[in-house]
Amino acid sequence: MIPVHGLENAKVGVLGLGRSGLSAARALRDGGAIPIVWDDNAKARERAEAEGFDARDLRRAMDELTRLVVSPGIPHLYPTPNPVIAAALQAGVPVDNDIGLFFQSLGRGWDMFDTVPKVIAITGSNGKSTTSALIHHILESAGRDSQLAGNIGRGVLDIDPLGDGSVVVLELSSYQTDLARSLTPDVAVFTNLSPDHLDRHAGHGGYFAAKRRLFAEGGPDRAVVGVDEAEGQFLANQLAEGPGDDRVIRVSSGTKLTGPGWQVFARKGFLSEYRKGRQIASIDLRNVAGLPGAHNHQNACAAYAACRAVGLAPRMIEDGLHSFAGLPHRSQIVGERGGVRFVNDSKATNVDAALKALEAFPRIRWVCGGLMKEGGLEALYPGLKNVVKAYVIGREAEAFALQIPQADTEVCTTMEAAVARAAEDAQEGEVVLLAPAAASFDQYDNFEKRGDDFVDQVNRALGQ
Ligand code: UMA
Repeated sequence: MIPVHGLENAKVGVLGLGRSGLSAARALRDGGAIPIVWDDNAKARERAEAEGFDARDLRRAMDELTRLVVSPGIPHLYPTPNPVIAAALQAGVPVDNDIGLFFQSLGRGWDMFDTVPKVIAITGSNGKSTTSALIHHILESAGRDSQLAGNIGRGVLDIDPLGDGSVVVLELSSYQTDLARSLTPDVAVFTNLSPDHLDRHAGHGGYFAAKRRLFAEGGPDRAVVGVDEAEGQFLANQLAEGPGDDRVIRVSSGTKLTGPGWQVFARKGFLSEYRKGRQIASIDLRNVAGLPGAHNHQNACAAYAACRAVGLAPRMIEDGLHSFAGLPHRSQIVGERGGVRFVNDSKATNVDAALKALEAFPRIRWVCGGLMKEGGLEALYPGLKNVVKAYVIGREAEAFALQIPQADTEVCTTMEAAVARAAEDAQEGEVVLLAPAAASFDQYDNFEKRGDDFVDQVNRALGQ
């Protein structure tokens, strides 16, 4: 645990007692603050009370509070602020989150270290979990002391105390970057941007502004910025003094970048690093099994650049890329029979992520559908050229199928039927791919449960 500093003896409200909230409450107490906690769910409150926390309605405690710490899943502004947060805004109580508390608490006891710890923070729409896990894996395989936390599933204040020369790799969502009052990573990474969570940010501009805070608020020593969209180009442009400013490492999947600054790009399956107009390194990504497709090559470039920014040599990074097994539910190969591969990309919950998955394989039996997000499926159309047939799941499977009229579709509704039919039809060289392009909540608790069901059904179809 990282004890929270700077709030000793202060009463701090903690709203939401899930992974981030409960670890924040513990870390606040450990650092000498007095947490007052609340969760709209009675069971969550009971769990906190069992640990001795004072649970009460925070709206009535507002005049006691020095700060209010809220969980990322709780709306703080759009579409409407949660009533407790609205009360804090009205009373002028500063609203923060566990990420802000973490950065505020860094640096205590570091005068004993030979090499101070570093924080690498990763944000973006797609690929940030893979990029974060990949950076962590490369660092560990190079013998560096690394911890992985944040949106990837572990509350940041829950990590172990930092050691000499250690690195914290932090995946940050837009919910988290929007609210943290302190955001000071050493290296910040922006993978890419495509529309998501628009209701929570009042549109695409608000979503970009939330992510941009990671770069604008603290001013990292190095910024690794994906420049394949206008927003990334704009961000890199704003952060750099000019094209030769190597505090910004520009990253691309598909475009050759050889300017006077620092660049990493992937083209035709090869990763290249250029600095001051000269090539520094090249890595063949085509046989890196855990990172298939152009979108994963973009993740590889971002991770490579972040690891270079903390001083790793290209050869160490290459070794780490090769030994990376991939993350569950993201381009995860879960079975193979007769030259047919079964790939679980349940994390492709939006159209952009699903398009990237469709572009990674040439002949696809596509398991798709679920709770559709705003904006329709039109952006997926370029990927349909690789789809042999779509097997549509979800409560609104028929409506989903109608939105992809160019594809040969079969309305299956359940995962069981979709996988069984796709496995039956698949020919050698094809891929049965779950990349839903939709949220899972119409049939599952979350995308992980949907992916697990896919794996179960694949095992059943393969007789395992
Ligand atoms: N709650 C209320 N009132 C509300 C809403 C929720 O009291 O109006 C309570 C719930 O009853 C629950 C708690 O708040 O007890 C849940 O808080 P939370 O939804 O923020 O969940 P945590 O368990 O704290 O997990 C959060 C992140 N969740 C979200 O951003 C929604 C996790 O990211 C993250 O891994 C974790 O902190 C540790 O840092 C998950 C996620 O879905 C993976 N992220 C989104 C994404 O990737 O798209 C952004």
